[in-house]
Amino acid sequence: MRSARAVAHTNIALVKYWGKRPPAPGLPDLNLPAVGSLSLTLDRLRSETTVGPSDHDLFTLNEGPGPADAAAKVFRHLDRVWQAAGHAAARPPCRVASVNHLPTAAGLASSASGFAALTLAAAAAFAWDPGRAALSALARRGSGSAARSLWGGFVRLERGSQPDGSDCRAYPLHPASHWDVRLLIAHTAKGPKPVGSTDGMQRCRETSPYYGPWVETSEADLAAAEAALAARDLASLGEIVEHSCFKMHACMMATRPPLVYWNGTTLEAIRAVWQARAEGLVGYVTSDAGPHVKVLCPSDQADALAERLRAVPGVQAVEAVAPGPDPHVEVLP
Ligand code: 2P0
Repeated sequence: MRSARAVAHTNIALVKYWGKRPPAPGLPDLNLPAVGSLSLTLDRLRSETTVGPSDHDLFTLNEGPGPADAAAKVFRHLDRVWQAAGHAAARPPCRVASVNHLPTAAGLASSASGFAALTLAAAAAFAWDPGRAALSALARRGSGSAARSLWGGFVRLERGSQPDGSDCRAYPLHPASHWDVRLLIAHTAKGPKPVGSTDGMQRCRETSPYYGPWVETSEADLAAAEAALAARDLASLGEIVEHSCFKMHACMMATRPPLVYWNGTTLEAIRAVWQARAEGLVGYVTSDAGPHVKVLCPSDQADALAERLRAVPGVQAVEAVAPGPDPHVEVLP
């Protein structure tokens, strides 16, 4: 094997992924989503991962020792890539160094960009190039949202229906240059989230009465969002973005016990965006499995909306991020 480095950018879902299909009997857990999703890859916010030969498995995160649970996931994922590359023999020991250029100190385990960069760097280190679609499917097995970070711009991850996942594919819809939008990220808290996405999704599927309707209505949201995106119709897309976000959070809140990822500041920041909209500014909110608020807006509205968000008590920082590029891979000498 050789050493290779990959840079992959993180992404934010405009139509959300939330929920997994239970693994089919006799098949490994392929991490198949219950719904498709549509995302925007982000500029600047990225993971840089190097995979190379070593005399033992070693994982560093942000230049320090990687946490044991993250390391276990990383090396399990390297085994997947090695086996997918057609090797029957045991994987050689590897050194994996990952640096996250992300606003929060989120661990690699939950990072879309982290698993995308790891998959790309590992395949290049193993001198295996099956194409980006196949690498996207492998990245998904590490983390669902990672499948979308194999492309820049606007990306769709198809749910598919085959139990072996063969039709669960991500593909690029439009490059970053398609639309001069911004995503504002308003930070409302520090520290890790109390319930990880994988556990939260399982709790939703098992206990939320809204889980069925959430899954059943997602395809229509995807079709409408894709059409609005193609037409650069922000009013129509924004309406679906907010609907998908609130529907997902309603599904979460209706679990037993309740799953509430928001804090008080989250709701105040959302209200500030809606108030700004009532006054003529253009921006639409979304929020993931955490308390931060993201706002999709035209580039010329970003400064004014960021100012409104910074004025909300409890908002710690606001940054504006543009659509981001494809990942980058290089083999190192
Ligand atoms: C998304 N999220 O579409 C949604 C919206 C969070 C809320 O993808 O279990 O870390 O590793 O497949 O990808 C976060 O879930 O979950 C996520 P796993 P992942 O961006």
